[in-house]
Amino acid sequence: MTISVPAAPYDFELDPASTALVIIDMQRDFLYPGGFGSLLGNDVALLQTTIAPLQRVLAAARAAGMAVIHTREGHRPDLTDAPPAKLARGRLACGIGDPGPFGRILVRGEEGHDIIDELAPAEGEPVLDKPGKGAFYATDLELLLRNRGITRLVVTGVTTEVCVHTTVREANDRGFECLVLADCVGSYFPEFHEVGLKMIAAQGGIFGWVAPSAALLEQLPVPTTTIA
Ligand code: TIU
Repeated sequence: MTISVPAAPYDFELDPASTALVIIDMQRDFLYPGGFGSLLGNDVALLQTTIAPLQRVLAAARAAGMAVIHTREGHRPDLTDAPPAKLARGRLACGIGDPGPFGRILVRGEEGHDIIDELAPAEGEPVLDKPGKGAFYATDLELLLRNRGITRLVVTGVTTEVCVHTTVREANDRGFECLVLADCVGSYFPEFHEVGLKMIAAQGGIFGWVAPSAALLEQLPVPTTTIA
């Protein structure tokens, strides 16, 4: 079954059987008040707008039989997989590995590092731990996608110009076609979000496609959970 999603710069065609929904770094440390993101002085409300549309997309993707892959940015408790440059960057009083309101910041196994309750992974959905901004760097994401015959990605999550952009660029260079859902990605900087989306679809889709989530949802079967 191929569906056609109205998008910029032109329709994005996908078959749910060969498409994965990738949900990037929807972690408490980035999204919840008091977490790492807000400790840095950011307004997490700007990211929280992605939660409700992403819940709808996640339900629809599951109902359509699409592969769903979650990622988390973070590090081993001993921080041996964190480049010293990343740890030093920003000269932060409270940075990666330091104790924060939700446990040690961006450390695997800590409450803040895990995915928000609203988008909890279901049984069997891979949760990929990544040490970098891109989801392909130092992970087995590419292997996992190729083994499943996946050629197209619907990309969502945070933040638009950092981990989402890096992942879309990595995917594009590897030959994967990416559709980014504009209302399911968010940034602490509204202007970066706007321009970041434009950069993806410019020049005939230099990195991929951009569409509102409604454009995809209108083409997918209605999840049975919303009918009851
Ligand atoms: N996931 C992700 O984007 N990590 C970041 O550090 N983002 C920022 O915008 N800082």
